[in-house]
Amino acid sequence: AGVKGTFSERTFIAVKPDGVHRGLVGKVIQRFEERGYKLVGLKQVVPSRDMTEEHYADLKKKPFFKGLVDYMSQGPVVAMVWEGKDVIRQGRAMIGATNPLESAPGTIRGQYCISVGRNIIHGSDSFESAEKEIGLWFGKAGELVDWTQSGAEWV
Ligand code: FUP
Repeated sequence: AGVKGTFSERTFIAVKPDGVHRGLVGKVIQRFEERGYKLVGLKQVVPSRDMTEEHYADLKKKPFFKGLVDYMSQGPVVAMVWEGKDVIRQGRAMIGATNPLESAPGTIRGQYCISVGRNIIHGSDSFESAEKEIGLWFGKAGELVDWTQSGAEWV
């Protein structure tokens, strides 16, 4: 996930199936772009159940796990990697609380959803999760693009 605490820090962000169906992909991308972050990975996928279970492995024992896997693996999911200073923590703040009813107005969840089981977006919650999730979703060589944003010195 890049180098923690530097301009190369990276996070994994995914628009979940409800967000894709509701046409919110552009809104999500726009918020990260306008904030000044750099998009280094982007693809649309229908994740397998195995893949989804691996992504949410920490939640395996939760009562909502099966429903969560059903929901995510129906797809499509728009998977992204965003890069920039403090992007992991800032991305979480931009997304808002897990339960959209607790998400501040103006956050992504606080603006676009009301149900914890349909909260439209995922973002890595730590450097370790970002490393794991980027590897899981963008494991193949060449899927991430290193590029220089012109004007980055102004952001
Ligand atoms: P977050 O990191 O904010 O996505 O939150 P978690 O990793 O704790 O939860 C992952 C997903 O599980 C949430 F996005 C939605 C789902 N979930 C529920 O459906 N019910 C719950 O009570 C908690 C989480």
